[in-house]
Amino acid sequence: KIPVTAHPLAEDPSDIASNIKYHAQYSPHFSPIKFEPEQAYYAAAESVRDRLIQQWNETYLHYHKVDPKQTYYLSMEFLQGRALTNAIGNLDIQDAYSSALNKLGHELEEITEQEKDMALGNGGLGRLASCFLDSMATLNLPAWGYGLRYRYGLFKQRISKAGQEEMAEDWLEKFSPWEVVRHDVVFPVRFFGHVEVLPTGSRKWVDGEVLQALAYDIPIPGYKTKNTNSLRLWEAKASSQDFNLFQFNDGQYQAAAELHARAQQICAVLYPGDATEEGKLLRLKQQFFLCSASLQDIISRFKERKEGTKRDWSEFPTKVAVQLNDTHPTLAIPELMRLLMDEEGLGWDEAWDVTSRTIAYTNHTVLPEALEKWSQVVMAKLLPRHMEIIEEIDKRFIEMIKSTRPDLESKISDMRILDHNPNKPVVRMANLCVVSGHTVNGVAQLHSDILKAELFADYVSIWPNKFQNKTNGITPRRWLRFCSPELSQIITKWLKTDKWVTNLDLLVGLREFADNPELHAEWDSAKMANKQRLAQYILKVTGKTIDPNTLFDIQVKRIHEYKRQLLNILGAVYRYKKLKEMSPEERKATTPRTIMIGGKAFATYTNAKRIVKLVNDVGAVVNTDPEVNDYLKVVFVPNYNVSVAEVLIPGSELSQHISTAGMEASGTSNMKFALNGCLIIGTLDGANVEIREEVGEENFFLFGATADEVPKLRKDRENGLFKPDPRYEEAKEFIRSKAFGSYDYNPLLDSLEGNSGYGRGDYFLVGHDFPTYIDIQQKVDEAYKDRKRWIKMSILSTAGSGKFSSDRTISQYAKEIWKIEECRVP
Ligand code: 26R
Repeated sequence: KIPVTAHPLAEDPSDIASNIKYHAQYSPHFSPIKFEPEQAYYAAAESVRDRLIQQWNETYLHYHKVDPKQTYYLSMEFLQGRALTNAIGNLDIQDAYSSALNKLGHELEEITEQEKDMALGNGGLGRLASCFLDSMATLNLPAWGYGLRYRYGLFKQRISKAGQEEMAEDWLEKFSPWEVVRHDVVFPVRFFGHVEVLPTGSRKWVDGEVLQALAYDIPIPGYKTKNTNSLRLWEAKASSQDFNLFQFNDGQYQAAAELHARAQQICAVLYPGDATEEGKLLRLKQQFFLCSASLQDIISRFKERKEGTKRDWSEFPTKVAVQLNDTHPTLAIPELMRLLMDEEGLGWDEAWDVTSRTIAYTNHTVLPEALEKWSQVVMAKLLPRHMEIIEEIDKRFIEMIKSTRPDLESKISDMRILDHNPNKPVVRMANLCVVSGHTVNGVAQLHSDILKAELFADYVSIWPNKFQNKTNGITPRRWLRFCSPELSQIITKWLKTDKWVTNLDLLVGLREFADNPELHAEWDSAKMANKQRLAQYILKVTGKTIDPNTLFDIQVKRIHEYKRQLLNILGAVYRYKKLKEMSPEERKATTPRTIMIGGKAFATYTNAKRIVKLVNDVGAVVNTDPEVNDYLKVVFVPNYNVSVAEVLIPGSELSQHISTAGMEASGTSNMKFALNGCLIIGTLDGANVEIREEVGEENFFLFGATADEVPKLRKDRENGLFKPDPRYEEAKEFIRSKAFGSYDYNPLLDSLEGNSGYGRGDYFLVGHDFPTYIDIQQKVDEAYKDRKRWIKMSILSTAGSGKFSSDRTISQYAKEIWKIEECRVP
């Protein structure tokens, strides 16, 4: 009986229901017989999208009119996750859509499950970019994201007897209701070719192959505001003129469409394997494709906003801020130089002034293997004009040092951009960013300090003011308000306001009630509801039953040796062994735990894959051992991604952030867990340091070496001065004894002894930190037994998490790096 009407901006649930039916009928992606959750999801999503489009157009026009300075966040990764719950929440139309769907025989929670995650990223860096977009829109900042529209997202992880298996993640299998293709936004992007010197003396890049970049826009709504920004993703296409009809008609089908095939490769996957030269070349093409298309678009918008009048290029940095998310979009620097000089006719000095006042760079890692270096040979072939420009930047930098800082002469070979190592001459992308950008920032205080003291120390004396810290943050909308409505409601009730959603510092108000038994009861029951939801999820995806009355202990993040999942699993093995040795009475006195570990291993990272298998093998034995079953379970959570995180984090009580000190630049899941009232067991690394400061040291389970102790500990270990704790030896021996199946874990365990890929044994100091880790785990067990104390700690964790809102982070970027201001749509 519900009529079918367009009502694109309906407020009343019945009218919204009509609008959803309208989409099911008039945007028919499916045959009209069924209206099951899948159809309901697509129709509801399109209905929500219509409202977004209204605000989105208004936002575009408003920015066009006001012409404010705008930020462009260039990133090879965006980990958006699902959009529906977030859009409905930010638009504040939850109740209306929920009851509209009820009228149509559906549940909002159920249909949201139909949406595939948009997983165009790996981990921390990509999710940070997505949290930033949410905050930029919420703060009414004129700021857009630019990325690539990968055909396949990060692989889907399946666990089999052999361990991790990767499968293509076809997020566009049906279609995405959230993207809008802009057929009028297309830019040419050139590869290869050569440089021609024109009669005027100016230089021009010609020939080679030219592809087209086509824009797909995703709306980014702010929370309870009209401002709706864009995430613009580029797709590579060949132009129709590149389709050789003659060849095709001659039966040469592949040759006829060759450029089309090459265009498809560019946006096929993120991080194509780079073991081969072809793989490396493809990655460089991807990076340049993003940079070139985005800068052409930015420049055309700069012109568009003062249509008809000639713009003064020195004004460009007062209208445009470009932020490079790590070194992956570094080519934006020579590309902006090229566009300004070769296309717009500026001289070097003028172009350099504009470029360096426009671009800023964020570093996200100090791991040497993640610092990008591109072969000069490959660069010169693919991007001949850019190579010239990079050489010129390098030359001028060296001249500057020689003339102004003779004391640094001996450092030039380390500081310069080009590394002329005769075996493999490379371009050091981080150096190019530091030399060219106006600001360089790290992502947590400790990380920024390390950058200044170590990685970029030599540059600090030249440009002491170039280096900043911007401690990461997370959006409290997705990571508390929407993923834990139960806890959110309690917080709002006790703070007597829901303003904490956009002013997270208000959470300190909970401290006042940290001992209140009524709050304790409510807090406990919300956490329990979240634990039950988590237990149901685990049952669904693994078939394993876990008990919500046990301590839920979670470590979820990319699998990497520096993150030390191996320390976690060695701890679990030790715990298992001790439980086995206990009498039944002794066992009963322990704190029962469910240890959950999840994360993806890069497909070619052998040790990471061994770790995944080890977790699964340990689980297979422990979980089926009737003696210890009630006291310990070890579960590997498959296919960890944003949506899985939204179920795990609210249900967590203890989470592990246990990287070797100095190696995790920040971490951001640590912030999500703490915000959700989960206690952290962790090292003094990355943002853990600041979280501990904020929540109070008595509410943080600290262990392990500090960053400044690490170099000496490594030396000592190399010199045979390390004396392993017997408990550590016991845990390793137990695995070597084949207690967890016949797989040969010796190569993995040997990496802790002296045969690691890093050349030095136990580079990540698992052995050194093991004893303090076990000791502090004991303290966790004791604390958990005291319910009152634990709940109080949990409340204080949430109360102390205000600093970690990405609203705070983005406000600081806006003020201290971008110099942009709010531009609110009336
Ligand atoms: C070039 C290449 C192979 C590559 C290396 C590293 C590609 C991607 C990465 C991802 C790195 C840079 C990353 O995700 N770093 C993480 O950034 C987070 C956001 O700042 C931090 O919280 C986290 O500590 C850091 O590891």
